[in-house]
Amino acid sequence: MNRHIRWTTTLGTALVTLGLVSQAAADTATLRTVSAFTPGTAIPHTFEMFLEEIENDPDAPVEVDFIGGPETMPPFQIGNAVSNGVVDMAFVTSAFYTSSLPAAHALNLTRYSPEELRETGRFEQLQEMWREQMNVHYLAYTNYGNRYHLYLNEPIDSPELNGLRMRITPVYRAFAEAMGGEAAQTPPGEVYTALERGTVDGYGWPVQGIFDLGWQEHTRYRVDPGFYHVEVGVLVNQDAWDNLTDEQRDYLTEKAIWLEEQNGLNEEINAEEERRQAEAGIEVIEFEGEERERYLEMAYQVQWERLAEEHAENAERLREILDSE
Ligand code: 173
Repeated sequence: MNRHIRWTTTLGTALVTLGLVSQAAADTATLRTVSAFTPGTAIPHTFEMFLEEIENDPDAPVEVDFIGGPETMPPFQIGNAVSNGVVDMAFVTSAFYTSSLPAAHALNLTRYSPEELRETGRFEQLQEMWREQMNVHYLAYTNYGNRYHLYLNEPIDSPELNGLRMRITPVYRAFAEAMGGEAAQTPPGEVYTALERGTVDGYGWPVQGIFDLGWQEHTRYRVDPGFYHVEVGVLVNQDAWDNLTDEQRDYLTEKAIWLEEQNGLNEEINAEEERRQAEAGIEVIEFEGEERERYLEMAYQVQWERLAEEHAENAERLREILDSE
């Protein structure tokens, strides 16, 4: 049994003794959980609703022990921690664990919504791959419908970043480099300082969340359109998952589907974030018409190519799952 799951017998025993209930209360599993994103910010917004749902459910057969966000564990190490069972559950984006599962961030390039992935059996294929290669159960796909953008402090009038240094993660590296930019990888927690010191001229980030860490203070432009789909997953250590009862697994899966339904909120949230950015004086550099089409095509094409270079086998397998008819 995973040593981090504590099987706790609830108040039930006492109630049975008192004759208030006729059967022993079921054991509850506690899942020690970390998040790669700062609690209370935009990106983990629906995940925190999911945690609250479970916490407020008096009949929940599982408990979540939320340890904290990136202050408790560096975001690029969280994949490893959930693989190894150092934690039982993690809220983390695939771009942060490519060393555990190469090309995992192909998830951003999906042609299908999480709902469609589930309906067509593709979700199970992803789960199989994540289990085989990373020893985790891929429980839920959040942030679908949120989009990535480039933000700049220098104006551009075409999709070229020549001479510009961009803060990136594996999500944006291929695209930024294809446009002639120089790429510098940092976790989110280092973006503010990089902008303040001027060590980068821009950064990649979703449309949601730039106010959370104060980046609007050092952001002049957002480039439109947004590209890809943001993906942040809920991963459960496979041994922890296997040690749950059927009832506990079904419960979490049901809540995961509920969590994915909350992706429907993104359209409205995106519009509100765009409004706030405009209000904060962030100007939009927008590619339109054919240039827009070329920009988006290039985003997908260069990323699929990069993934194939990095790990041909995984890239091919993921392309079949996420991008085939
Ligand atoms: O920019 C990032 O740090 C990144 O890759 C990401 C991924 C998902 C949500 C937010 C940011």
